[in-house]
Amino acid sequence: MTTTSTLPSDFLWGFATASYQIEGAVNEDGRAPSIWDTFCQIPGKIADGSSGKVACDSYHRTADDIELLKKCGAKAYRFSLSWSRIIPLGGRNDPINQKGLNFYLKFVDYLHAAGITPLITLFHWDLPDALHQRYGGMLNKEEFVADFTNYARVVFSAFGSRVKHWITFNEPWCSAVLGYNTGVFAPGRTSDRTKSPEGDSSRECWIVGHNILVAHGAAVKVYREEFKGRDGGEIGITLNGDWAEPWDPDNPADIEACNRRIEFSVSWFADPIYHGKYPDSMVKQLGGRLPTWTPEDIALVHGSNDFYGMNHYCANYVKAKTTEPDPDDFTGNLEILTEDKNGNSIGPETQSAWLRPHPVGFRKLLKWLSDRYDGPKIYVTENGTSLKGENDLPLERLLDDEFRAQYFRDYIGAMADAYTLDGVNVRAYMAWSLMDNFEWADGYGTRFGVTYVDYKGNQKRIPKKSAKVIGETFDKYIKKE
Ligand code: PNW
Repeated sequence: MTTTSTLPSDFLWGFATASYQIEGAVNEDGRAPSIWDTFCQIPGKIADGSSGKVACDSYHRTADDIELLKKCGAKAYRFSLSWSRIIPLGGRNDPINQKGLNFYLKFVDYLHAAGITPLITLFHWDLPDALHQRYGGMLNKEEFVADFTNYARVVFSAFGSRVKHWITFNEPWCSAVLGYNTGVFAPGRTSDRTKSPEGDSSRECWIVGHNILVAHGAAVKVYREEFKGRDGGEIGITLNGDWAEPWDPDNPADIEACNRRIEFSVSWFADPIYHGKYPDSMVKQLGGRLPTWTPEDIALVHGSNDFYGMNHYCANYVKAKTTEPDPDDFTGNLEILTEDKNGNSIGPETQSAWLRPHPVGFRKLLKWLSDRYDGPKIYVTENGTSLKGENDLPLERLLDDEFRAQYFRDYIGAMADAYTLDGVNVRAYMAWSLMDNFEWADGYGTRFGVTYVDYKGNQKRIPKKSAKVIGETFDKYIKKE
């Protein structure tokens, strides 16, 4: 199948990273702490007790990272800005840190000089800690929206036409659910009192999700009204979503639950943006705990994507629950499983408990999105895998990451099928990640890079096999003009 499929000649591909996962230099040149700096200090929150204090040291290794991108043949690079480097205390009346801004401005110049297109994410989870302390961060709609909009304006105005692709938020589902329901990500709020003294899992995640949507919409309005005409760029949000297959394909309840699972993760955000309302399944289950839209807020959100940013990693089996939904449930009242009714696994195990590769699910989700949202332009902003036991391998074997290479061949092939055979308007693809980095609560033991980073050896970068395979794979699919 995949051999006949192609991708268009202007298809943009490259690699992705995020500020807190790679930069290090957390106290340098005026940067102030983010909620992740604070969260990492709490014993027990990060698997190996680590933090992003040094990470890949990218703040000091611009030249290395550009060299690496060139070596991998990247046409594009998606990275995120650390808000607390640019406005250390975060707020609209707080000072701007020119040194922090200059670091990114220079970086973008180097990318252009290397012929690499920058895609910038404004927010990849590292909220300035001062805003969390000051007013509860993303729980406070008025303050958060005003401060995010100010930050976005500062950034748009500084970069001007040098950046044409803007992503407001990365994976709001993770910020809301993992940060305010399960509490496994910063700021770690949850109803589980063994994990956090504060938090209400049944309510806060829905409030945070809502506030992120409004902040996204407000920033898009600023871009469109004040910058787009002059700078000619485009802007959207990046949502995470995995594919779902029924645990029992003969049970209509499981089939329905698959759709609900995607609605609770993807449509929670995408329906307000494309359809101007929350999905019925969520309204039905959550009732008054799901915030309602004021006319002003939904006017900001509805129609606010120039492109759909899609992060995608895997698939799961889904089994409908037959009991009343728990107030803390965020899934749509169902079980998310790795094996079906007959004990078949959805895909091979990786180092990440939640990730089992299932490439055909990528094609199916692309089609699902395209159908539900009327064929939006899709940019895949992340796709990749960890590899079971990779961290324990001797270097020579670690560099020969055939499992990851095959993952990329299969997933890129599935995407080419979606484009060619299903008519999905997918136009860009960024592999996660350019290099091994700080994998949040999993610390450094879980590697996602196509490049090995030697954390004990001066953060030296050595490309793995998969780094080369991605370029070869795109070369095969992309039509020559
Ligand atoms: C994404 N889950 O996160 C992020 O955007 C990256 O920063 C991260 O490194 C990458 O995927 C790999 O994990 C996710 O638990 C983290 O389902 C966790 C989940 C999904 C996405």
